[in-house]
Amino acid sequence: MDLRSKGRRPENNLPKSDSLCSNIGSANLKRRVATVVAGMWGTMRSTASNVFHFVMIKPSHYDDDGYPIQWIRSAIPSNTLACLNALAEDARRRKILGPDVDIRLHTYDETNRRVRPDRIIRTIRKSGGRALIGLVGVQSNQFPRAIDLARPFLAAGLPVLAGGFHVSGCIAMLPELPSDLKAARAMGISFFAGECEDGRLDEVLLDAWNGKLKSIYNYMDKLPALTGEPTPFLPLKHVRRTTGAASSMDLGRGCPYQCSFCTIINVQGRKSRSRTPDDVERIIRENHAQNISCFIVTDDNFARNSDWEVLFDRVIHLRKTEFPDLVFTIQVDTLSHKIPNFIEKAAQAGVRHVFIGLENINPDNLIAAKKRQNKITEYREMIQKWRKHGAITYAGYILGFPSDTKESILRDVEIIKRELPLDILEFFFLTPLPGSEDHKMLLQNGSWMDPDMNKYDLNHRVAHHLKMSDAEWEDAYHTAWASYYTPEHARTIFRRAAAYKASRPEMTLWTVAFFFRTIEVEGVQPLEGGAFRLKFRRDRRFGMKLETPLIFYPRYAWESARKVWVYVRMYRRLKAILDEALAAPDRWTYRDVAIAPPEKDEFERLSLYHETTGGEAALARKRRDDVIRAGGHVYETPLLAKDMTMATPAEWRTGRASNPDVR
Ligand code: B12
Ligand code: SF4
Repeated sequence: MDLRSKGRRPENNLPKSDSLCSNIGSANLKRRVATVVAGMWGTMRSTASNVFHFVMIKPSHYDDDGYPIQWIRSAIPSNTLACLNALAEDARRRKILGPDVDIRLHTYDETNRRVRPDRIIRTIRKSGGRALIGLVGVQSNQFPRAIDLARPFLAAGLPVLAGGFHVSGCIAMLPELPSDLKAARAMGISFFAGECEDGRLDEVLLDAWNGKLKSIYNYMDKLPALTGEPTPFLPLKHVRRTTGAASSMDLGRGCPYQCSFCTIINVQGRKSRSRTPDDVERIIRENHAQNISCFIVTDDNFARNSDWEVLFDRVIHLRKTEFPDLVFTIQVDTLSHKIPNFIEKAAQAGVRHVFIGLENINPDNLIAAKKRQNKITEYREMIQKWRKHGAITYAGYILGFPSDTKESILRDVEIIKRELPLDILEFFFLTPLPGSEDHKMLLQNGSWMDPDMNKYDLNHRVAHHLKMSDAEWEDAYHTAWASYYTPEHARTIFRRAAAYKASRPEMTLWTVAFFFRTIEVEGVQPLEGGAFRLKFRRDRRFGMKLETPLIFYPRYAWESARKVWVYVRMYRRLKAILDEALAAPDRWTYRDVAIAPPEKDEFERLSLYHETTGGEAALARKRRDDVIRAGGHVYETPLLAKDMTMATPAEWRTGRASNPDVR
């Protein structure tokens, strides 16, 4: 039975929101016009009550055995789901499909909730069979799982629409659809590229309701303003499925920088688009009403949100007057400490966790990745300042840049442990993510990239390296994790935390333990982690054989019991180390190189500047800049001249570097 044709409406002459709204300035006005038109249309039609289901599913991705990575409690809520849910709720309230249509919304975050297509299909059929299945925020690594989830819905004749970074990134950067998108399209899956604010979801819902879903909605060339848009929201029952019962919000989109591995600038643009202080207040109030006071701000770089200060000011006001318990996690760049008052206001606004895009400590690598804004000569001052303001610091670190070797990677990890006071270091394979300049270049050069998108989770190697063999690169990746997450280094992290009044050693313990456990016990990238792994025998990847219950269930039970045992042992050990650090007689006077205040001669002494590739050149640049700032003269040095001939990313990757030093 083709459910799409069931109860199909006659052709309508509704103007498509695209053409109607292009002449209307504000998103609110567009929505109101759409509401009035839909209302008039609805009254002209049948008065029988109708039901339309909008099912929003945020897919997970498969582990190496072919089971979706799922938890009883996932670590972080899906902000894309929160955004879609809020936009859909707004459309529902405005009765966008007409006054007699009951729009029912269903949200599933597969990382913390099993998706049962058979049950969803049954529910839809019971109430008339009209629906849209939305695969929400699908990343490249989640695309294969999204396709598998779509199969039963397509077989039941329900329309499926996929959105998110894989679709948007490919459409933004590639001259034609890649083979996986073509195959999905051939199956009957429609795509949504770009962002669906600005009344675009209304168009999609109306098309689906009328059985006229288009095969591609391409909004890549029009970035919507966020002002006046419904703000992200998930009901409490969903938020409760995350470990910290934290909610999410994106306060802005876009980043001005140009890192070659980044997809964000090619999808969400390089101009800062921001929500308003009233929006933040609304998000906080709505969530506080459900007893949620902990938030993850998903902006890739909140330090470059042009409205950061007014947004922080509003939160500070709310903390002082009504909600002293507000706590935030944000992502920033390595120059955030240079923005006057940024860190100070972040601390007052309740920022307690900060993700920093450190990426690498070898300036040559940073330049090759067009990440020139990252200056290793600023790293120490920046991290120390965040710590002094009470934030637990997390840094992303990418392995596999052109000048990396296994030895240099392991050397770098030791330098970081000794000289940078980070709490958490997260390692990633340099990955040509669809939507990034790197991916486009490799494709143009005909370089090998793994065709299995499921592996594009930054935890698998999906390309070759110029210097390291595949085995060496993989070994370097696993050894890097193993050498940072040792009991000895945990001791150092805890001693550093214990020495500062502003720190929260117990929270540091939980965070460090989470990373130890997820990598060592669960074997997944901590950003995909959660509490208690779920596995369902029948949800295995399409094409992989279903295991027999006699093998699957005993192994799952044994694995789960072993993990709990290993974790309890690991936690106790770490707790004992923390207790020692808290009880140490020299607790408050403890100092090591990393937390010692920056000294004048440290640029001469520290390995960070002398053992890294390009460290000396970075130092020379810093000295030159200092002289310029002090109003003096600068004389070009051979090091600076060499720096000018640095290879482009394409040259690095093809090995045809213009600078003989980098071949
Ligand atoms: C927050 C975040 C996370 C969080 C939470 C993820 C989650 N479960 O939601 C955490 C930290 C866990 C995370 C982890 C990872 N992430 Co992440 N993450 C983000 C981030 C910063 C924000 C996501 C967001 O909320 N965006 C705002 C929403 C509103 O935008 P959106 O998702 O594009 O959705 C809009 C449109 O696409 C469209 N749309 C989307 N879906 C649909 C569906 C329908 C039906 C319709 C009509 C429209 C539509 O409408 C939405 C509203 O406008 C993005 C970067 C970014 N700026 O988006 C990276 C990003 C999505 N992550 C990425 C990656 C690679 C990962 C990891 C694999 C690796 C890693 N270690 O970082 C893991 C995977 C874990 C997992 N299972 O999700 C990549 C994906 C690139 C790609 N080509 O796939 C991104 C783009 C960042 C990057 N490095 O380039 N991530
Ligand atoms: S700073 Fe972060 S968000 Fe901005 S371009 Fe670089 S990787 Fe992308």
